[in-house]
Amino acid sequence: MSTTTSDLNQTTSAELFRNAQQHIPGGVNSPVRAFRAVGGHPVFMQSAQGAWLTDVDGNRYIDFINSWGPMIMGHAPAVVLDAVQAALGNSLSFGAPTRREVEMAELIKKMVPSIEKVRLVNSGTEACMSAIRVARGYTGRDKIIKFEGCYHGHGDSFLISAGSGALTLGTPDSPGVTEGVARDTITVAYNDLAAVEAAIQANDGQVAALILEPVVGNMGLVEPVEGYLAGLRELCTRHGIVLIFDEVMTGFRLARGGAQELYGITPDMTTLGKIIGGGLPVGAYGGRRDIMDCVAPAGKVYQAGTLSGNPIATAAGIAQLTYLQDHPELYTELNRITTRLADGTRQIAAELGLNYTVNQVGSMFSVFFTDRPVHNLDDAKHSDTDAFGRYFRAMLHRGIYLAPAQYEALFVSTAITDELVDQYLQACRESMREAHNL
Ligand code: KE4
Repeated sequence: MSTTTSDLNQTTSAELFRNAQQHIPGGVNSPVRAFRAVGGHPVFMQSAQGAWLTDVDGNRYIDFINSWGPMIMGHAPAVVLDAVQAALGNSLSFGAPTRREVEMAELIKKMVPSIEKVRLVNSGTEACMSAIRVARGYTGRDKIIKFEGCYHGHGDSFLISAGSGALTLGTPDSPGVTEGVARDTITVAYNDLAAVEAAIQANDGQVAALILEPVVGNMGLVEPVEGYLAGLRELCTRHGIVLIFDEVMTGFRLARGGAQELYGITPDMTTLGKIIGGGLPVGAYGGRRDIMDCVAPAGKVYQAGTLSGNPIATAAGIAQLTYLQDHPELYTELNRITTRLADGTRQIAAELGLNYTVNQVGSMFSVFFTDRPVHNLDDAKHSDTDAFGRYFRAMLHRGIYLAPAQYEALFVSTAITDELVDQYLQACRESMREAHNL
């Protein structure tokens, strides 16, 4: 069912959004949901099943966000719902250790062998904040290196844009983040090993950790150039810097063991989220035993959480992770379907003379509205975000739910069939034409 713009303004979503803005900052509980980058108002969802979302007006959409990654098996997979239903009867939370938390830790270690000890938290942000605190406690050093275009949640240390020069310290990216915090975050361009080496030299002996998305989803999909991850691993080893792979997006998605399995690089620490909770709030950080044994109460680095290891969330997470662990063949099919989506999008853009860049790794992809290759944030920023907004809205009206921002990745689920790929490609062709008046 497609709706015109005027219809949209009379929809329940429009009414709900007007009301929501009276009570919730920007009307949403996470900024990207507000559609600010693509225009129009957000669509309020009512339900979801498999590949399909249904909004409060009964419009249906094929979902290519899947809750920003968690729903890798599509919405409401029986194996997860059954596990949650079974757990509900035993109450919702204890604030005491449970058997399931041990099972979850053992399963995570089995799937991600670089993790020798792991702590569960409630979000990817919490995982990343905690990981850098532990790295600072372990090394006794203050500074961290992060990369332009990589996002690690809303912790103060991460909301830092690059300083004026590659070697200068960061500046706050958000009000409320202090200069003091910014002083300890160095931000350099992604995919530039020399820039990292220079930053380390300029801050010799002061860098506790280097944190990155091993495959970036948060500037749109950008993959590491040949040798980049290995180069970072060598630099961190040489300088005693804790290498942290933020696999909140890529973990359990790009392979059962995430990007570190796909590229064969072993980080010192890993942060996880999204898929790990099966749709419920779970994050995790873990890594080398000698580092993780610094975490209270084993060590002195404090981190805590009322609902960490929650019995319902771990039931959902264990069910989803166990299914992924037991069905490695689903990654082959997921990658085949995603390759059809990415290659088809690239071909349509080329046929229309747009030659847009489509980056794909595994079951993540992005179309950048630029014809230049995209290897870092500067490249990505050459995209025509207005045209992207017109394309997004055209796809939405055709029942295709994409990420409402150019600088985001799409996440494919096992519920996307060849038939749904064909529907996506048909809508893509029409929407590319509409967005460019072709
Ligand atoms: P959460 O705190 O949102 O669970 O995780 C933060 C985070 C950490 N690391 C990476 C690589 C991430 O992608 C994220 C969160 N991703 C965004 C999508 N760009 C979540 C969507 C949102 O912010 O609403």
